[in-house]
Amino acid sequence: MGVKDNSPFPLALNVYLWYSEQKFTTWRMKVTSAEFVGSATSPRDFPRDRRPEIAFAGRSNVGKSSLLNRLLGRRKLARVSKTPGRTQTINFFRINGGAFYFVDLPGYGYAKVSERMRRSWAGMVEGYLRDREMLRAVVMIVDARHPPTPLDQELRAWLDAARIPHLAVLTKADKVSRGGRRRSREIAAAALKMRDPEQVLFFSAVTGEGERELWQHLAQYLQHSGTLAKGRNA
Ligand SMILES: Nc1nc2c(ncn2[C@@H]2O[C@H](COP(=O)(O)OP(=O)(O)O)[C@@H](O)[C@H]2O)c(=O)[nH]1
Ligand SMILES: [Mg+2]
Repeated sequence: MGVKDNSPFPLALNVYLWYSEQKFTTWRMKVTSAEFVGSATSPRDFPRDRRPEIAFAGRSNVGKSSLLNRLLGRRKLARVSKTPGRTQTINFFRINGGAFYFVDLPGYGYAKVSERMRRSWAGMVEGYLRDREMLRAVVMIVDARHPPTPLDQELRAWLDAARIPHLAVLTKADKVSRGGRRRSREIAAAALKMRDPEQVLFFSAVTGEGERELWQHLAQYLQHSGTLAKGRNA
């Protein structure tokens, strides 16, 4: 009810503490709920409640599941796999009671996949990216330790041509020295033809580095379509 007047600190100090909290703590979107709602291999199985979506793409084993778990503050929601290449479905996660969805696209570039499976992957994912009306942005995940692969480059060119908003995230950043960061970012930006190296973010599922910055970008993409804190029963 109104102003909290039982604080032991004078008003100015409270304002300062609030300010420093905003500024210095690891900020993350308040994720009140996150649930796996299903795997899809065709548009028939996609959610129909018309909520905005952010999709995550990257080669197998790049750290996509770990990134999702970190962002959502859930340790095992998206499975972290020791056997890459197995998930060949589009997985939907419903966040904050349906305020928005995270969409885990199947990892690409897994060597042991047959040509036929590769084509079916491309067909399914391209179909999703091309036709999904509620798609707001794609997060392209790349390994910070290695230059982007030809498939990463292909995806980036494709998203650019399709005018789908996207950004590149270099994950496993905890494995790159502070000194190696600049070079790693420049190499990725050049290979992906990102105009500005600042469009390339670092991330680590281990340390949480980059989490706040990535959420800020995602919030901007999602904001185009209304509130992020929709009630559970909506
Ligand atoms: N050091 C480090 N290892 C990571 C990070 N993210 C994922 N990994 C590891 O990379 C492997 C693949 O991760 P996973 O999330 O299953 O990748 P996915 O196949 O892209 O979903 C696992 O052994 C993870 O523990 C990270 O940020 N830092
Ligand atoms: Mg995975």
